[in-house]
Amino acid sequence: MNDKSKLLRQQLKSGSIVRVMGAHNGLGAKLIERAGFDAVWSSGLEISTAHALPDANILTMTETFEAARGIHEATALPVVCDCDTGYGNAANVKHMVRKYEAAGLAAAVMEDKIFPKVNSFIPGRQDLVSISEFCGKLRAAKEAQQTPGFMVFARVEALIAGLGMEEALRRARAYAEAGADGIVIHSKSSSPEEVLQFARAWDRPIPLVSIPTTYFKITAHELEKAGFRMVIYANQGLRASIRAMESAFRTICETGTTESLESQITPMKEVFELQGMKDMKADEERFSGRDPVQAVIPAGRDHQFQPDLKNLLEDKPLCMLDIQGKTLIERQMDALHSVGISKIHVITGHLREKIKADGAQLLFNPDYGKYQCAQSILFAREHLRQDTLVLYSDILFDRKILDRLLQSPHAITLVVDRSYRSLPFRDKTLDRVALEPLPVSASGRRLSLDLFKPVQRIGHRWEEEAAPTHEFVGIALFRRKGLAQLIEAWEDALEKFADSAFQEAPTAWQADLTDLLQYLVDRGIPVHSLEIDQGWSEIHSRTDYDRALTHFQTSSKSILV
Ligand code: SPV
Ligand code: MG
Repeated sequence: MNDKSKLLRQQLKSGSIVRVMGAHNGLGAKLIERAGFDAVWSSGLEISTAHALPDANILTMTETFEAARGIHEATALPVVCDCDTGYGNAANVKHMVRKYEAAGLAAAVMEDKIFPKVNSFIPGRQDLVSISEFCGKLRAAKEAQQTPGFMVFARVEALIAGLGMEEALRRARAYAEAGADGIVIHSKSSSPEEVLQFARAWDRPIPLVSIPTTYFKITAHELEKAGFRMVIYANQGLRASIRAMESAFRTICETGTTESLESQITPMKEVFELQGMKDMKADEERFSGRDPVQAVIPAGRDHQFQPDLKNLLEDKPLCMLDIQGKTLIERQMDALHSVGISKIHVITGHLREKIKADGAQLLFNPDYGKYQCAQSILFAREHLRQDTLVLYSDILFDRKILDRLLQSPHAITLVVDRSYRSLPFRDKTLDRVALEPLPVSASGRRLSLDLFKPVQRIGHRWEEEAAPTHEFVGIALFRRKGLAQLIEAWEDALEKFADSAFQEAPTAWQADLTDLLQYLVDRGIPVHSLEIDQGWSEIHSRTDYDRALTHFQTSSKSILV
């Protein structure tokens, strides 16, 4: 039995009515699943309309089947397929059932109209085949299926064709006798009375299905009480999207801009989510042949900020600052997820009970108040056994930076901003960097472009004559080798400088990451850089915070960071 037909059979046996929503592609199926429906209806009307063609067997069985398969592949829900009349006689039906069943679709619904059919709500020809002919097609369908689970529903069109209740019941009973697994009783009445009357008279054990397109006032609960086991909302998704698209298109055409729409339409970020971009990125990382990369976010420190920002941080650490509906750490984690980094350690300390970072592992550093960043990162040393991206908890950044950083082949790579040189202020607390100039060849030209220049010096304190050229932004990638070098340098520094000045820190214990990095450089261990030109911001003041709020004001901008 295929898994989806098994699931559908279980749903039909449960106490509640099975709620099925119509789709014509995988996207529709995804949205249906997210909304909480039990199953998807692969609708002939929707599929035809999506091709801008009449729902009248203009599309072939193969085209309709491919659409159903696309729907099925995009969702974990069972797919109930609109198979029109079975696309011909019993021989066509057998071929059809084999294809649908083999593809993993849960059920086929076949109607008793003459091929080629026309949509049930179109006046004019709605003629039915004879009961015996349709029973033959049902028997062919049941005989063709390879596993016992696949379901074949018979759709009774007698009420649509104006043949009356008696004929509808006669047909439904005959179809049940021929092996149908369920009966769809279709009606074009604006009142549910017809189908309710049918349900009252229904006296066979197989489930009844309603498609309340025209008698839309009835609720699923009322249908359930009347004895229906499944309700199919066949085309409302299509109709909602036509209305929404038409209105958006008109606005853009009339105004010449999309601006007024941006807050109403789905942000690109959500579009990527629906595509499954996150999983794809994670797969790329997993199967790249490289070590998977994890992240460490040191978020334990109680930053000494200016009072204008401090007021906002009385009851929460900086990483929990809300920026247009998402916390700083949520935005960082989104960025990490977008490049396939899903294993994230957050080192906590100050107000640790306030930190919420779903999916991350929180590590409490009890010494957070005594020491600085180096101790905080190395507190996670037990976990530093695979390539690790270290990310300061106080920054926002363009996620493209991560894409580029992950390309680095070097053991240690720091992201450095060259716009430092044109900064209007010279804050002494900035982590400043000087890069080694690349040697110029005798001819004055070199063909290779080295994206990752070596770091010559890093720190806060600079002699007057020395000129830092860049700023360390607080993002660093340590490959395994780089981590081993970092840990070794930390142990060495603690041994030698536990009680004496270490680089710019009073002791090794109080070292910043920059001190440790400079210690590595001093020992001849290469530390490389990825040069960027802006594209990030720390959040240290109210001005920084306001800038971030403005950036994320319109959701469309949030695709960037
Ligand atoms: C479909 O969705 O294609 C159907 C249901 O067959 S209805 O259009 O309501 O007849
Ligand atoms: Mg149909």
